[in-house]
Amino acid sequence: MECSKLAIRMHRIHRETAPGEDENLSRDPAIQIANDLDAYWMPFTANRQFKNAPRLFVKAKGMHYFMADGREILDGTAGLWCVNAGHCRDEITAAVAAQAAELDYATAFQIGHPKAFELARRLAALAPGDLDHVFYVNSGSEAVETALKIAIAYHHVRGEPGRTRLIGRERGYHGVNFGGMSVGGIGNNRRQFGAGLAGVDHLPHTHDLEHNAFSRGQPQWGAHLADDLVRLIALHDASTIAAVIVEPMAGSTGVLVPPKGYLERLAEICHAHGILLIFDEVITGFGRLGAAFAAERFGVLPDLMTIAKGLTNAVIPMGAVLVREGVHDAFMKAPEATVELFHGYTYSGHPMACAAALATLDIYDNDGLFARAASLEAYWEDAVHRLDGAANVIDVRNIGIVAGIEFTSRDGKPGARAYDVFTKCLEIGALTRQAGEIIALSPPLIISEDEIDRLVAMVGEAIAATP
Ligand code: PXG
Repeated sequence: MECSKLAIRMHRIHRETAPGEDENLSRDPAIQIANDLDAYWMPFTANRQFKNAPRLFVKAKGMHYFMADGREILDGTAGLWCVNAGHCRDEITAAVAAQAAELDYATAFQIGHPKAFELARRLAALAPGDLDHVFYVNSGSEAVETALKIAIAYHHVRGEPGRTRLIGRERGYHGVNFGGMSVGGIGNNRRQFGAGLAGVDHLPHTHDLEHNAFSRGQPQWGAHLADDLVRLIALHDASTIAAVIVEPMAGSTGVLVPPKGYLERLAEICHAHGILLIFDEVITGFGRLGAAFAAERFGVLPDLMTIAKGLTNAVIPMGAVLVREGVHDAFMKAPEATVELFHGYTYSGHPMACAAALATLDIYDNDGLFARAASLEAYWEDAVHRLDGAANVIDVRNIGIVAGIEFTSRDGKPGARAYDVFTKCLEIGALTRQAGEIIALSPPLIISEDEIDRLVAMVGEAIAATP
């Protein structure tokens, strides 16, 4: 059976027989499968389905992954929207190795280390407007929790402690912790976990195939959906609302591009009512939309911005919240010896993450990767829209170096068709990401035109082979 062969292979690659261990026993396939696959409870994965037909990456370089059976896979998703500069970049590897040997760890509480300050300055310079202050965390989910807490605490230090309500959006994804889950709007990510935070409401999402199917770039239709915030303000009163959080382009739910004028309108309403606007740029940051951040691309400045993923090219986990001057300064008015924010993590600003991030920012700079993404966008758009007429495809949408391809569902089996396209792509040689009945594409920004053609051709072939 395929599963046991792969398990044995993996076992041989990764696990020498320990001294004194019974060799015959360790070669028993049943034991090896249990050892190698069972113990690991995989995230966001159908564990039993996976373990019956495992897929294992063992190596990566540039635009490619390599599977346990030696096959080369074109990375159509930059890992999970995060390896923006391509895999195993020597400059980052070297920076991380040098940092591990020099200063492996430093507490972030009451003591600092130079690279944390250097990186904060670099990020402040890269971010638009006066998003000049940086709070470090270890993931996108922690960035979201932190941003929500800063927003509520901001109103507290300003003397409006009643502003605690948080507004998210249907189909939004803001990580998996309690705050992010609560403001998030993907049913599957919420329904097993109880009521979530109190005092949360949601805007409507912006996806409507009747009006915006097969859009190229920002859809013309849908700016008016931001006006729903006015309804929520009338309902709850602005004096109870701390913040609105949205992904400028919703990624995980399957690529929802903001309609023209939508984000502008949302920002206008927030600012008119003293509500902080948080952009969750965990996916859209670091060149994905052809600019450093989506805020820059769309010309809309949020009060807080969450980042992660591409910050370190995903080599070391790291996230951050970027904070505007006025929000930060509100905390700095208490006596000097005051701890302004009772919040932080053991690994906030970890030296190895800082080293990885600094090396990553150098690559983005030296290789001009954000501008490269912008200049590739038209080619990318034309390429992905070759799939417009493919079987069962009801939408293709794109922006930056991102695309979503949506399918009709089989009767009573939502998501099954896209899952089959995903597995077929992998068989053919391309990594894609399935979200419900959608396939999302978001390759590393180093992708060539030829590789774009190959990626789209493989997805097209997989769609054609999927009933
Ligand atoms: N915010 C956004 C907008 C994200 O996309 C997170 C927060 C959470 O980040 P962490 O680092 O805690 O995972 C994300 C994460 C997918 C997929 O299939 C996307 C994410 C995570 C897992 C799967 O598109 N994005």
